[in-house]
Amino acid sequence: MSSPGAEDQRKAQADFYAGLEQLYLLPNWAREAESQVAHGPHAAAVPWLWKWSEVRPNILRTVSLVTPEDVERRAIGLINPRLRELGRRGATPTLTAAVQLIMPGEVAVSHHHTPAALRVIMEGKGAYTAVDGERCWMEPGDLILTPAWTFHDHKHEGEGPMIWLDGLDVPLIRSIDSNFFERYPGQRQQALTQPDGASTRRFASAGLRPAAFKWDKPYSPLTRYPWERTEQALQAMIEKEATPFDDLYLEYVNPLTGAAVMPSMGCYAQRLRPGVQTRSHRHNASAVYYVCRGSGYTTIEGKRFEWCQGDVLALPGWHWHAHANGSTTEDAYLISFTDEPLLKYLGIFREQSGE
Ligand code: GTQ
Ligand code: FE2
Repeated sequence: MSSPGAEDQRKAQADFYAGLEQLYLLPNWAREAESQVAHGPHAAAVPWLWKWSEVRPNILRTVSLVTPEDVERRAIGLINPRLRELGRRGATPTLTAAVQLIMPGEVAVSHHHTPAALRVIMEGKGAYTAVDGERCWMEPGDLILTPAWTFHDHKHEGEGPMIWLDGLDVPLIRSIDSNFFERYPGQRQQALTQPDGASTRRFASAGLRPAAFKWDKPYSPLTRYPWERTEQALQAMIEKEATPFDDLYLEYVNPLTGAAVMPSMGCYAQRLRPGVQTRSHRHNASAVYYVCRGSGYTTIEGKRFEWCQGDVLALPGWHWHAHANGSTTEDAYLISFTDEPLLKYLGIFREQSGE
């Protein structure tokens, strides 16, 4: 039993809080901190694996249900279960992942928005994404950037379904209330002002830049990173220089500065050699991995996520993780995107290595 004095004290506090609430005031100590409620400070999202064997039939099913005309983009979001519980969306607290499909002859109309986006091509050929006046033809494993506020449209001129993974910083941009969107004026597709694949041609070789090329934007001037080049670069890497946590690990960068491809999102490609098991580490950046080729597993906080080609894995920040190639004969290739550049810009990126 509490003393009458304690009871009076509690009543006085409750009256005080009720009075403050009328004035839109809240004592900090009386706030139920989100992080203290249920899950701890780094658990707004859970690790999650979306299997290609489950996603693919469902994205194909959308062909008979909606057109890009109806819905702007025929894309299905990969929603983190914990974020959904909290009434939010996204694959991680800052990153959206979605699988998008266009069919032969279809156009996804030109628009731009403040969220930055990237595409990793999953399946098909003969379609392109136009970005900033340049057509980028899409082939499996390519990375294509559509940085914040660049006009982009998609068109399929080939055969069969064309499917890719979209990565966007939508949850971040929403959280700062800066989501702006506009259609391209007057036409469904933007004007093509550059030769096909112009940016890929400009930066055909690492270490060589067109001497007179001027660029003052905050994102990479290279729009399409073809898989062929990425794979060659991963193959050419010096095995002794493998990293402990990611094995043979390349960052996609701005070829002029070496900086991350966009201010809010960075991208990596990695080759896990046959039988490799990496050491464990954790960082506060969150990431989304796409399994480009091969099979293996990623252990996150002691739980094993078995992946194979086409699967997508969400890694929340500050979760211990290590990768393993399950094959003793074939390489495994992962492409990932992360909010690491944002955290580095804020000066709060941190990482820890395991035993
Ligand atoms: O292809 O332009 O998954 O604007 C979400 C928003 C894709 C796109 C998404 C978009 C796009
Ligand atoms: Fe878009």
